[in-house]
Amino acid sequence: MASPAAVPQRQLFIDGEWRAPALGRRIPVVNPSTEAHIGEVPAGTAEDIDAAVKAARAALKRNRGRDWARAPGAVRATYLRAIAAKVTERKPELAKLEALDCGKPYDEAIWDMDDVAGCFEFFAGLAEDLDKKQNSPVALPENFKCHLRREPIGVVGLITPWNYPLLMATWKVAPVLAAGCTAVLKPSELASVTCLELGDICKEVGLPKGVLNIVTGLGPDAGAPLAAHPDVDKVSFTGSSATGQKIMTAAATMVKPVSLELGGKSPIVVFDDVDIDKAVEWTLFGCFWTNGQICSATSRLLIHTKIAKEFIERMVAWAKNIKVSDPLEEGCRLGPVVSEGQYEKIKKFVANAKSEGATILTGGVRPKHLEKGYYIEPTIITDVSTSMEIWREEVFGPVLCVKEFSTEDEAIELANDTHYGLAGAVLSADRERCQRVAEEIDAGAIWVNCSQPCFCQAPWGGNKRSGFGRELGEGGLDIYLNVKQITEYTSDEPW
Ligand code: TXE
Repeated sequence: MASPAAVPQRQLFIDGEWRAPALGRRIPVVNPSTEAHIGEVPAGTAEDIDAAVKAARAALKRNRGRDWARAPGAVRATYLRAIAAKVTERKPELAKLEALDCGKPYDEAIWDMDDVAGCFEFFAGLAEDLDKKQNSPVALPENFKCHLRREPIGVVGLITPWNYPLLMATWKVAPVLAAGCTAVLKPSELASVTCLELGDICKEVGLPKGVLNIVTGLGPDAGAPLAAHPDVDKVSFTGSSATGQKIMTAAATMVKPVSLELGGKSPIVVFDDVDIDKAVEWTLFGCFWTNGQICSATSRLLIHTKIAKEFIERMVAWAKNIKVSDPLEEGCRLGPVVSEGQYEKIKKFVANAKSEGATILTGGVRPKHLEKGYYIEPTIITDVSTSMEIWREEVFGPVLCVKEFSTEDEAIELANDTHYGLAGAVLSADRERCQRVAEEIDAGAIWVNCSQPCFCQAPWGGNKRSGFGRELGEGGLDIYLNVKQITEYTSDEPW
């Protein structure tokens, strides 16, 4: 490495200690806004995963105290709250690392860190509530007494993506720890830096060793052995549908439960009674936030034909004014996409759309003022047909495609014309209509008169090929718990 690393140089976090990867390999960390090599993260492999799973298993149920699974939820909550406090204390530093590692605008990375801390706090509360729910009685016929125990599912494998590196890891780590499970986290090789810092925070707050282990590495080398490990009791994954299928296949051979949060191609339906400026702002935010790399991006705009011309004109003008810059520059609204691979993939999507007959109204190219970095201008595409790739496939970049509709029924049909079902949005002054459309769209989350706000208090997950299982919300804990009934025969008489 030519210059000193701009990101902390860490090892794998296993059994509460920093350990060099078994094969001694490392993965370069590339700053997507400069293309510069700014550090390295360890490249873990099957041997490291095995060590991490062993540490997680040992931490789950120790014989001599310090037992994570059997500790009261209130005790686990103190660790979660301590982690939340450290994240808040280190917020500017963590947000800067996130911006350097994945290209996210600094201001957005700050929001992420607030959400990380909030999520640990929220699940700390649920860990305390869990104590109150233990031993809840079930009414049975005479001579029988029954009560329920909610027990941690065991060792959980967590495989996470790069678009919200620390936040997506937190959506899994916080409920897993609150439930009394232990975990091995495998972050994305494209952005692992802040997840390793979470290891440092766990050390600082004295989280018992082995409760959370972090093994960075490539998907096939570290993710696949984690998903297939016979001593992992559950796998929770967020990422592409293709990798989700592989994980489900590996888990199926051992009848291991999985939660999958996969991609999306979500619609935003805009009716003709909206305030156009406000609707334009939500539409662009809903697609271009996080540089367009959001699983729930509302990347298919359905616009009522009556206002389409004016709406599109204002939207294009607005998109041209979005500040595209280094994510650390003040006022940045769109940074680079995460990697050269994603950059090339997005450009190919745009080129294919053009060759299939669509019109690129704006964007699709690197901004002229930026010579380096994986930047793509905000892109708006019209003349799209429902058979085109750009309409059907997840781009995962700042690319919005537009279609017009004339009736509510037509809008609903177009909105549901996808094999994904993660999210959707409807914008209209008529709240009853919004409610009707929200009920008809087949997706796990619908926004009314907004797009993207997401809160850890409400459940999150998709329908159809966007996956299954719901993270967050009160039920976000249940996906890491097994319910056990304990039934007693209380009579001395034979049954
Ligand atoms: O995803 P992968 P990639 C979509 C988005 C994007 C595309 C590709 O469309 O363009 O996926 O991104 C690990 N066994 N989303 O290639 O491969 C990998 O190391 C076990 C949507 O980054 O799914 C990483 O930790 N694990 C999405 C994680 O899977 C494996 C967010 C996600 O990477 C593995 C990210 C294997 N065989 C991408 N191969 C969303 N839903 O938010 C890879 N991994």
